[in-house]
Amino acid sequence: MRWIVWGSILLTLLTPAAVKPDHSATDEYRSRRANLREVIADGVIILEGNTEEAGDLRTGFLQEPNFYYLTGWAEPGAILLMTPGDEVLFVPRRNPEAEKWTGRKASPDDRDIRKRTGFEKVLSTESFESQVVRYLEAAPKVYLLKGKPAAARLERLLAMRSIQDAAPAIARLRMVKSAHEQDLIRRSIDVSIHGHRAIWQRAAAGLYEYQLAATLTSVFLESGCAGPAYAHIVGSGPNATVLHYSANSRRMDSGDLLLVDAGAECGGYAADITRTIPVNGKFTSRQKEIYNIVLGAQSTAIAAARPGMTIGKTTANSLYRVAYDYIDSHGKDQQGNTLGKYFTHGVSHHVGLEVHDANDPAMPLAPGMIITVEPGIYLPEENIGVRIEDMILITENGAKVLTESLPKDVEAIERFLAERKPYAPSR
Ligand SMILES: [Mn+2]
Repeated sequence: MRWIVWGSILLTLLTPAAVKPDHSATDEYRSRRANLREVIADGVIILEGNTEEAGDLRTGFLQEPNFYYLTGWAEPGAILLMTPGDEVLFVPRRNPEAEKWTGRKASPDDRDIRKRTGFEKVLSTESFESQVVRYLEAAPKVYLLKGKPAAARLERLLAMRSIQDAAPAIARLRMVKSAHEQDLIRRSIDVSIHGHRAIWQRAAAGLYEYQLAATLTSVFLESGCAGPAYAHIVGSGPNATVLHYSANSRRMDSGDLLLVDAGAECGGYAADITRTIPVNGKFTSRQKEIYNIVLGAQSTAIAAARPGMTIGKTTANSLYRVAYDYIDSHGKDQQGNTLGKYFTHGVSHHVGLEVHDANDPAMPLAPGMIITVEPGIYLPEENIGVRIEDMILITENGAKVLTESLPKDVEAIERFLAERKPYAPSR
């Protein structure tokens, strides 16, 4: 019962209006655009937001993340045009037929449109083509998001022009999170940790993996978040050894390890956290041995994280290498071989608007970047899969673990599981 009371207090504390797009940061969006215009100073930048598509039925409308990063504008069909000295947002005129399906939208004619968008110039998308021609007179190059569906139409419209990809320059900006972004990510982390704790309360032999997935979704939505930032991975027993297992259909047994990789998306920003716990509350000695090797690899990699390090599998000064070397020099498989070959994925990725966030792999870690550190060992022949994933903020001379309030020592996990009360749904 105690948890239920705590749960509802926590949910109340964690429930500002986070589903709505964030218009409070107009100045920040403006300064992001100014930064990009400074970096790309030799051309016209054109970024198209996503349009409403039939595929939205499954997810609802999702804005293109680079476009959102620069505008904060979450409505469909808009286009951003920037030159070194100017910026225009093109917004579609209202469409009464479409509004019957997906609701009222802004219009370029709205009296408060400049205030709402944070742009001095807001024009109708109908005038986009004629305006582009005018802007191109002064600039030789055009920067687009190459490979996006809208780019093909633009490339035809802009034939004869030198067309460059805008994505790498935007990625380099997106890699360093502002204080405001860090706050949004911390909130996604708080909700995600609450979700992990809620399923630790509940995990037991006889329960199905999807029941724990349901608890995660419930906590995320109850907290005012958009939902999971990616498909919940709730893998027990043999499923813990499948990296992106998401069927979540198995009945858990006593003696299984349970690997849960789940994070909420709140205010547009993702969290990404993995923990591995014993379903019956106690690790076996072999499970504990493998678990502690993964934990040791993770601690060593986190201790090595600082500006100048990298996260690639083959880059110099790589956290991957630190984690791999630890795993490959501790413990053995059943045939007596070292364990490095069972660490079958990368150790880190950036997290932000996207759970695998935009990045330039050539750019080393720098203060303000937020990455995961997530080594794992997967031994299908022993039904043992362990991954431990935390999110860290790179600081001036090291890293801060943002997800540290979720226990990960063997003793702390076993204590939590021993002290929990029988789970009862709160409504
Ligand atoms: Mn991850």
